[in-house]
Amino acid sequence: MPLPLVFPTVFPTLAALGWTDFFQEQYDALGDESLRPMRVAIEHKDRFTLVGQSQGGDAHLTGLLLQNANRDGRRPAVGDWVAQADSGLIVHLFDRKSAFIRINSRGKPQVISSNIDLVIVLTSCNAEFNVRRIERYLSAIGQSGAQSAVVLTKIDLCENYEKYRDALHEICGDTPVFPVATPLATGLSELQSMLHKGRTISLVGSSGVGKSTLANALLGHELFETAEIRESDAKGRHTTTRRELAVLTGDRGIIIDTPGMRELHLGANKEGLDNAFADIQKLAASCQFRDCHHLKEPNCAVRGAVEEERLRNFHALVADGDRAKEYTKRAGKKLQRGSTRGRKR
Ligand SMILES: Nc1nc2c(ncn2[C@@H]2O[C@H](COP(=O)(O)OP(=O)(O)OP(=O)(O)O)[C@@H](O)[C@H]2O)c(=O)[nH]1
Ligand SMILES: [Mg+2]
Ligand SMILES: [Zn+2]
Repeated sequence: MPLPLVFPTVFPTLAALGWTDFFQEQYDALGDESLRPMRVAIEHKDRFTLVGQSQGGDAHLTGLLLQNANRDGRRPAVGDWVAQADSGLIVHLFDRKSAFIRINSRGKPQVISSNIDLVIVLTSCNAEFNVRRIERYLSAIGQSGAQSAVVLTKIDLCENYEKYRDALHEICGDTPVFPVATPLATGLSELQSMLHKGRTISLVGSSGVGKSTLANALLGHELFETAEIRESDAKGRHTTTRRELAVLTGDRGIIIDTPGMRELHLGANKEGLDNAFADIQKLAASCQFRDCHHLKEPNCAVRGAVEEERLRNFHALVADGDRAKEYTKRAGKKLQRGSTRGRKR
């Protein structure tokens, strides 16, 4: 239904939604100007909520795309660019430039957010805090093709938040760390400076760390539901139940809120490990053996120089990666590529 003219609605430009030459070239190759490029804001069971230059709304996949999705998981995810036909159907899924992928509880790769530029992992100054978990997140982000940042929330509830911040600095390498107290707007201006036109930011982390609270603060209104955590153990209530993309006003980019993750499984690859363990990578240059695993080899420059727990986590992620290698090679890559076929209606 067309909107009444008394309520003029300004739709963002494609560039403000994150559209780049990478997607334009794919669009041109389709050779059909009647197709509308749209971005997936919400993924429902049977349909997708789209945003774009024109009125969005919900759309279904063509039979062929549905077949692809069922056969090998090439299904649009939040953040994906798709082409919508005049019929309203989604007829094409564009290749991804990046994707944050985790292995779900059934052992299958699942795209948490697609075409992201920055993934921010949130953690709180309370019982939730665990540097080993952050290392796992940083490995996953390193594999996604996006940049990483860490936000330390709830510094207002903590006597000595510097202790948490310093522990993060020790493991974060070049990844920036932003301490915040979101309800007081403390630290938010530093985060605002990370936002810009067309840039897509995804928020990830455990339930209750304040992802939706931060998303709302950046948006400037309460779009996402939030809820208090359990006092006894600082556990969140899994308030957010779906991944959702929202466009920030004033050409400040795009934000994707996600549900709290219980566990993060991933097949760590080299990019991921380099992102999370740059110190180990650097030290390894001085190991006697070029292919040193930093386990029992003589003259290892890493063992002894890197904290034991950190090195153990590194080894666990390497083992995880070896196990999942075949899987990510086939499924992960395919997920990252999205679909380039099937624009028949
Ligand atoms: N004092 C304080 N409270 C915060 C801060 N950030 C978030 N909270 C509170 O923490 C609780 C949980 O916040 P949510 O934003 O719902 O957490 P979430 O990460 O989205 O959780 P899920 O949706 O379950 O994954 C809410 O009561 C927030 O008000 C902060 O920096 N300081
Ligand atoms: Mg939430
Ligand atoms: Zn070594």
